[in-house]
Amino acid sequence: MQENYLITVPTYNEAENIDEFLKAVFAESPAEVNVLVIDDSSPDGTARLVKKLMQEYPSRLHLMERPGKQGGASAFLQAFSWGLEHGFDAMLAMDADFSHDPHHIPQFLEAGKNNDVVIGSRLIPGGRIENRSFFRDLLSKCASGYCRVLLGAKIHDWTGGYNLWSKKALETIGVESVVTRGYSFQLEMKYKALSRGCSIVELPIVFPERKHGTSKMPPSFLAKALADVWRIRFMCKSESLQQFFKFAITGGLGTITNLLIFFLCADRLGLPEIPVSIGCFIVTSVQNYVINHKWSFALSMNKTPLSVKRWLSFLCGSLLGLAVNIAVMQIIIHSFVLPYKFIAQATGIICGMILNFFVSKFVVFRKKYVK
Ligand SMILES: Nc1nc2c(ncn2[C@@H]2O[C@H](COP(=O)(O)OP(=O)(O)O)[C@@H](O)[C@H]2O)c(=O)[nH]1
Ligand SMILES: [Mg+2]
Repeated sequence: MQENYLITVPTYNEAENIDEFLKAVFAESPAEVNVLVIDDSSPDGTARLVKKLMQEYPSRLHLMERPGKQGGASAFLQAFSWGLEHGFDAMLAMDADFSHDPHHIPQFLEAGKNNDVVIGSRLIPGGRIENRSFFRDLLSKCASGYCRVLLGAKIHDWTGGYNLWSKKALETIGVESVVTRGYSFQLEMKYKALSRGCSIVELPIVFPERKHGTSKMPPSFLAKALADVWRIRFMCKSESLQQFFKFAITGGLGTITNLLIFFLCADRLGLPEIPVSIGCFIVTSVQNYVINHKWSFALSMNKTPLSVKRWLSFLCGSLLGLAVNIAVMQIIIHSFVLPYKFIAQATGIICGMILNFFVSKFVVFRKKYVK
């Protein structure tokens, strides 16, 4: 249950909008919601207007002033860090130009109670873009289609910026580790949240073009974002590869532990092999679970505590891996003439381990599991 919300609003030359916009935001928000404006010393005096309004909402409206124009993405990231430091449970990112309609705020807060990320979507039934030229509309639809093909079809609106991020999602993504800027930063945040197992829901929004003033995003930013899609994809894919290597090392350590205990109990103490072997399997499984939780899948586990329930599901995954291992080994032994049977066993181990890795990544250590 999330209660402590922060609405983050970056501004650069929004004097024509900011007063009316903030009043509309407060009118739509429950009393406990705070707002942080991040202004980059707008020459049109946006910050001055915000300061004036702070007298009307003394403990709820905050202003962060930065010395020069540093871009909207960097403003959002700094606002998220500020929100995490100040103990907020979730942050709703909004532009100040009324293209992010404050009427949707209650819907975002409601959806945020059960989800790590709520994406304001213009591209699902009920959502739409208003007053946008045919060309710009077509361009953003094509861009989203391209992102859906390359980053995943689960999210329809990849480029939109009206989104709610829970503390859990922001910690999973790692605000300080977001490297792209411009529109790409939306893609990177969403892709990281998605690939690290955050629960995501899309909320249909009506998106009118800005009320006053002009866009500060040149069209070249969109082109840059489309090129960045590859970089973002690769960044997260290499993460999976790293996870796989850590998972394999953990498995190797587990095997050493297994053999050591087996040697001590069966060879030195003379205990019967079958119960010793089962005991070794259970001890190794606990060791593997703890190392995978704290190391291989630390990114998606974040601060989630170790749990018996999760260990049991990990154990089931290991048994499934073992079954595949035996099946593959048997099939190979019965289908080919091999100089050594261990070749079949080695192939079986690899197949079992790959299956076990996917079960671990997408079931056992998936963040959603604890919800
Ligand atoms: N703090 C800060 N805010 C910015 C900057 N550039 C744009 N913004 C704000 O970010 C939001 C979105 O910018 P906008 O120009 O409307 O981009 P568009 O909606 O993609 O065309 C608006 O609230 C802008 O005032 C910047 O350099 N610094
Ligand atoms: Mg805008």
